Amino acid sequence: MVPFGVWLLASLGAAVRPSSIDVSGDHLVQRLWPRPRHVEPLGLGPVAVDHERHQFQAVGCGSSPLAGCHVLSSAFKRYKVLFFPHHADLDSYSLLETGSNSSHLRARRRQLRDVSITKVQVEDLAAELSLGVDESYDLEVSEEGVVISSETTWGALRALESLSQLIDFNFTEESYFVESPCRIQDSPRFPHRGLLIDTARHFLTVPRLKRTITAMSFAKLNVLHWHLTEDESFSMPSRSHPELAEKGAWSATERYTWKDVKDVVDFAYLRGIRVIPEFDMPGHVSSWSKSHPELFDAACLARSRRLAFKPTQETFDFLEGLLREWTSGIFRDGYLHLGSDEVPMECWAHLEVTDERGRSVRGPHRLFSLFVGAIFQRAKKLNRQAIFWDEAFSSASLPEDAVIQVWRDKNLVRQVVNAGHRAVLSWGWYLDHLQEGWKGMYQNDPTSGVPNDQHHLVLGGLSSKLEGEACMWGETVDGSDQGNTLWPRLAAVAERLWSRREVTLTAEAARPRLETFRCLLLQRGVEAAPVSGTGRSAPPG
Ligand code: CP6
Repeated sequence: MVPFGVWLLASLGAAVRPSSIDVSGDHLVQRLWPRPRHVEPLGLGPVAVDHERHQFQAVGCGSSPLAGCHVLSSAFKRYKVLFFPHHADLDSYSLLETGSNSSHLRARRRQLRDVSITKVQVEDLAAELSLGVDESYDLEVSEEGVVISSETTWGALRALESLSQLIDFNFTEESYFVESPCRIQDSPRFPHRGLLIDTARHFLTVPRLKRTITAMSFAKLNVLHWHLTEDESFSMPSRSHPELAEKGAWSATERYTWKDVKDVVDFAYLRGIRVIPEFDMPGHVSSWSKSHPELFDAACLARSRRLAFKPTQETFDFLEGLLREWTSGIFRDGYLHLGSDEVPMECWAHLEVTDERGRSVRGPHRLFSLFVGAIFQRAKKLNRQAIFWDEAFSSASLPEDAVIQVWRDKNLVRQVVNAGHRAVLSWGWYLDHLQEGWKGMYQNDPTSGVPNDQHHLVLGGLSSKLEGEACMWGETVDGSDQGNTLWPRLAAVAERLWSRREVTLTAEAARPRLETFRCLLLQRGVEAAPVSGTGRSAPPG
């Protein structure tokens, strides 16, 4: 009898290079960032992917296409270029469609031999992009073609990204291939994997924002936290109050139009990225005073360098009107970030206001509590959940469904979660701090502030209550150096938030893969600093 191994080699013929057989899947994992939950090789490779005949197919996207079909067909156009980067000028594909019965697909496949097909089978094409939407996927690469199955469109996008990272190029034959047939089963560890961008300290253009969003999708990040308003500038448009940006922007051109902001949100949506706008308040609002001094206490305006809104019903009514305009017209996500960091309490030292029940309130801490509680309720009226910086947790009492973003002290994660809130970890992930390296960021685990024996105490498990966001504050970084300040360190955070803790034990083990991912970013036109050069010392001055 012929030994099994010899039979296998003989039957697969010349394609087999016995010395490179790797049944662990390490050769595939090497190419993937962030690391998937499960990778299993299904035999020996390579598998050719024919760029001239390759077609995408979205099952169920026929005559009455659901919301997800538009997202998928737009993704197919992008991923065609990412699959076949050396043939970016290929004619556009037609998007093949079959019903649930795929017999005519099989017939077509038989008829056109070696047409390579990427078939995308989404269970629920109507599932909206929102916190906690199912992003899991199953990806199978074989001689028959590629099959992606996922619960939602958003999972299919993550699968297309993984597939694009698996496809390799043979320069001698000018052909594309995947190293071996395989099956990948993957899902994210945390449901909110974000990046904060600050367009108020330095204005960032729409093309710049789009480049950043595109690069985020390569790392499977799914939230853009857009810090839009600040002491320094106000660039957000309002139809009811155009004077805010007219007076508050850095200059006549460093402002967004209504269409600009919509464009960014739609662009992100097509890549499975939610946009959560932050309108920082009641501090960090000096730029609002140029057009609306009535929102401030006169003594605060006269004496204080940094301003805070006066927590009166008139102020809340004004803010609710603006938030209504912005949420109904542009920002469709269920969450709004309403700041509450670094409030200059001295502004309120001598202030006394009347709350909604007609009671007199004074004292900075009571006034802060009043502000945060009132703006939380106003957001609720607009059908939005609010996220606040951790000062709101420490100094005010908030309902459990307020989300707290932790930045001052990692120990707050435990306290916030114990009090029943969701926590977004940002402590340890300040990308504008140039001296901080990728390894520290990689090892900053959101659960490490909570002792192991307490994880089960959190309803639904600890990971379901935790989220993470890297922060790119803009005081010292602008559009000119944003790329190489974000990358590759943001990738380290992205893997921490996507991959199981068990598969990402040490930064050293991750390094070669991070090097590979950085090369991928460069190939795709994303400025990314050398891996060994991050955690570089701060520039002089
Ligand atoms: N801007 C605003 C910032 C910071 C915060 N709010 C900040 C300052 C120092 C560190 C991290 C963040 N630049 N509006 C605090 C959330 Cl270390």
